[in-house]
Amino acid sequence: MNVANLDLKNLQSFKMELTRFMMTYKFALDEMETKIKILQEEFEYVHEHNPIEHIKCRLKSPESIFHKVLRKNYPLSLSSIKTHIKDIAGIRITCSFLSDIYTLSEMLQNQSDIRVLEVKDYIKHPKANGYQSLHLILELPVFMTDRTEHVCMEVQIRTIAMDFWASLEHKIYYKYDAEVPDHLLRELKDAADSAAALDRKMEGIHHEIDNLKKRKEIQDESQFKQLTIQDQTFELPEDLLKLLETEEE
Ligand code: 0O2
Repeated sequence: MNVANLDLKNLQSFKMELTRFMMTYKFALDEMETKIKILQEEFEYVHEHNPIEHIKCRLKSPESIFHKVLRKNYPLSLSSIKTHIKDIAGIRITCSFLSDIYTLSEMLQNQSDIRVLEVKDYIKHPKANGYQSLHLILELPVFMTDRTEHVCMEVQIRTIAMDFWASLEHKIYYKYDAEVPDHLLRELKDAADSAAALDRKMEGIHHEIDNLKKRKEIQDESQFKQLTIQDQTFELPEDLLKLLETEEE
């Protein structure tokens, strides 16, 4: 297309409108990334493990938005795009363990400025090809210079194993339009099942070690209340411990 043939004034104002439109999604991503980093930091302090391996933010390109609008037969206008295309802003959180996915999802869903529009749980209900992930469609306010925009975004939360499978599956299919032979579809599904089994195994080990850690902490604490002289152990009198508590305050 030759830009010289276009009405430059119209083009310029359209470009400005589109840029402001896309900026709201970029700001929503910035806000969400900050929210997630706050949760990550506090969670790590309280629970002594980091639930997030990595976070990836992406804005859908105007070209992909345009293709999606055409594919889905939506009207071609910015307000129609805002209403119908919920994944212009996307954030993918890769968690360490299965339980971290649901804990993080709950924490986000409970935030008072976030509105939950949709939850798609492809972990409890994997897609036929084996794809697993928890998808949240969330809306949050973005305070602009002259208005407040309520912006939608898609948050995908998955484990490392789910991410490994999805990334490679995407790579394998990328630009492959022909029909995939049945045996390959079955193998991909098998690979997804193995990834899910690995997740369950790691979750189990994580919980057992966590319990051992907690038990050890309790044991360590009880040692403070005991006095061992040679092979004899004496319990410290409760009243004395209470006295120490008040003295410290
Ligand atoms: P990209 O580049 O990741 O953004 P819709 O979003 O309305 O078209 P649907 O089916 O309601 O369709 O959305 P869904 O199921 O929530 O899935 C949307 C996104 O999830 C996809 O975005 C992928 O990122 C991911 N996804 C869903 N299914 C699969 C799958 O089978 N394999 C892989 N690798 N990823 C999947 P986009 O827009 O396709 O791409």
